[in-house]
Order: sequence, then C-alpha cells, then structure tokens
Amino acid sequence: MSQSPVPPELNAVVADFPLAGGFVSASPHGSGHINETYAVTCEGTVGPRRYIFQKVNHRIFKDVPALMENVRRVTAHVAAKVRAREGEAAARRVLTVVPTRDGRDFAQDEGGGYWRVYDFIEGAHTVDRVTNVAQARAAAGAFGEFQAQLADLPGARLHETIPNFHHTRSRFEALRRALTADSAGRAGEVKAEIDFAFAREADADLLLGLLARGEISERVTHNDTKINNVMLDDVTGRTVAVIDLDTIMPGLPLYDFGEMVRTSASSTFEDDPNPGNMVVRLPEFRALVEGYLGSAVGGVLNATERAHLGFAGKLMTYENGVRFLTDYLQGDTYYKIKHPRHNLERTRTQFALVRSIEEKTAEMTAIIEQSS
Ligand code: ADP
Ligand code: GN1
Ligand code: MG
Repeated sequence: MSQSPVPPELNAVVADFPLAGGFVSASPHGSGHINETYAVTCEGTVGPRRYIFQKVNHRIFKDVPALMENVRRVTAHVAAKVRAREGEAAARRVLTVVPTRDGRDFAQDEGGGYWRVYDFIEGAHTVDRVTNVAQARAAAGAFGEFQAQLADLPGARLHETIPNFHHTRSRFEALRRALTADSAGRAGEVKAEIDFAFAREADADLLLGLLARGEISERVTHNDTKINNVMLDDVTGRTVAVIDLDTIMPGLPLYDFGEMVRTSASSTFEDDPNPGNMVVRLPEFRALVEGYLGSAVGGVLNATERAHLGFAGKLMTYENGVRFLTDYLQGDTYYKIKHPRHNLERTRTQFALVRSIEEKTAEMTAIIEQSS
C-alpha cells in the first residue's frame, strides 16, 4: 500500500464536521504505516486552526465504531485526569475527538470509508528515531504514565480492535501459512529469514505461558508504543501526549515496553536497508528501564514482569520481523511500502536487532537488576 495524495473523499467529509472556519487546505501528514493522515487548515474569525483528519484503515480495523468507542472512553478518562491536575493546559495532553455535526465519532464517505477528526496538537512533533537518551527516558515515562492512568478505566472490557494483536504464536502461525501458500512467489528468496524465524519459534510462547500460569497479568495497554506515537514539545522536547490509540485494548505491559525497546533502543531506522547498522543501544535501554519503572506504572509491575523487560524487547522485535516477513510473502497487503523490497528490508533489519539483543542479554539483565 502507498499513501495517496489528498483524496477527493476528504473534501466531501469536511462538511460533516463543525470546524472553526472555512476549509483552506489539506496535506498528507506523519509517517504512520496504517492510517491515512492529513493536516487540514481552516480559517475562521479567530484565525487559522488545524485539525488531523484520518481515514481509518478499515481493511485492518474491521469494526471502526467499536474502535472509536474505545478511543472515546480512553480519551475522556485520561482527559479528566490531566484536567484535574493541570487545568486548561491539559488540552494538548491528550487526543481530542471532534464529533460530527450529528454527534458521531466518525463520518463515512460515499465509498464507505471511515473518517475521524482530532484537534491538531500544535507546537509539538513526532520523531521516527530517538536522538538522545533523555528522549528515550521521557517517552518511556509518558507511556508508563499513560498506562497507569488507564488502570482504573471504568466500564466493560475494551473491544479487541485487532484480535490476537500481540499473540505471538498466532503471528508465527500466520507466517507458516503465508510460507505454505506463497501467494506472491517470494518464498525462495527468503530462506535465511524463514530459518531465523523458525529457529526462535519457542520464544513465541514464553509470555503467553507466563500469562496462562497467572505469573503475569493482563491490563489495559497501548500496544503500539513506537516512538512516533508520542508527541514531543517543539521547544522543550518534553513529551506532550500519547497518540495513535487504535490498538488500546487488553494486553501485557511487557508488549508496550518491548515495543519501546524495538523503536527507542535501536541504533537505526526499522527499515534501514543495511541490517549491519542495527544493534541494541544499552544507554537507551537503561534510560527506557529507568523511565518506565520510574513512572507510575513501575509500582504495579511484579518481579516476573521486571525480569522480562529485556526479553520483551527481543519478542516485540521478533514479532514485528515475523509480521513484515508475512506481509512480504503475501505481496505487501498490510503495511504501507515505499518500494517492492521494503518489507523484506524491514524484516532483515528487525532480525538483526533480535540477534543483537540476544548477544547483549547479560548486560541488559544487569541493567534491569541495577534499576529495580
Ligand atoms: P498511524 O496509525 O498510521 O501510525 P497515527 O495516529 O500515529 O497513525 O498518526 C500518524 C502521525 O500523524 C503521527 O505519528 C503524528 O506525527 C501525526 N499526528 C497524529 N495525530 C496528531 C494530532 N492530533 N496532532 C498532531 N499530529 C498528529
Ligand atoms: C504499525 O500504525 P503504526 O505505524 O504506528 C503497526 C504496529 C507495528 C508498526 C511497525 C495497527 O504501527 O503494530 O509495530 O507499524 N500498527 C498496526 O512499524 O498494525
Ligand atoms: Mg502511529
């Protein structure tokens, strides 16, 4: 998939939302792999105002109304907490859904596409890679804090917006099926990657086993804590808001932490075409451990969870590699790609990070012990 320039449907749904002024312009925004994201500028009596318009990927998120119900509940809950603490300044600290004129969480275009609108969080940005250790510590603190804020979310269990999202065994079995089907005729090209994935099959069951035995527990988690899902202040660099709430659902805190290791303690981009550039960075890993355990979530993690913080990084990196490889074998139907070998390059670079984490296991364990 590749992101289109501004599609005509966007212009059609703009009228469904009560925006603060007339439509001026729209442009593609951000570098997410899943949704189509646009910055929309309006001009009203009080000056220009921006919004985020997102066409939610309906092929991937099968039940968008349920997803938006999750988003509404989570944003309302977090907003109430930050407002109690920070007053009006809280407006930037959490995503704010702009409902349609008739009060719905999303609009539908003529092709059945789902559109939602958020207030644009101004004066902040996202990065695709951490540039310093302080950023890693801050991001881990923000995701930890966010998770702690959701510990007392009232009401029913959240909807599973993608069933078995981090069920690594299911991800492995999907890879096995994609290999057998070989629908894009690429299996012959990825023998080394398949061998790598199959040699580590047992890892897929480790956290699931701990969960089944009651040694770790399910909580409300973000599930996609990559570094470009936290907004940073343009001036101070401090974390402003956790965003991309589509996969908030019951999960394991270790999935959230592992995804941070993958994206914030890595030495290069997830799709660096040279896997030789990819290693785990121990100073950033230490900053993540300290930032996460030092946040409000630190108090709720048990000894087993703490002991598996390093393994979680390996597992999430492995899982992402398996998912990229599956998509490559299936002919690139899931992630946006920029060139035909993009998913293969992502796979190779993820597996290089898995190998590096394996080599650094003793050092990572020592860092966790020193920080606990
Ligand atoms: P995806 O699921 O495709 O990753 P995201 O929700 O993460 O979509 O949005 C993609 C990018 O758009 C983010 O990384 C961020 O840079 C930007 N973005 C998203 N929401 C906002 C917002 N409310 N204000 C400003 N920028 C945003
Ligand atoms: C996707 O949406 P985005 O770009 O934040 C994916 C994550 C992967 C990530 C890999 C819903 O995240 O699970 O870890 O790409 N999100 C979904 O970069 O599949
Ligand atoms: Mg994102």
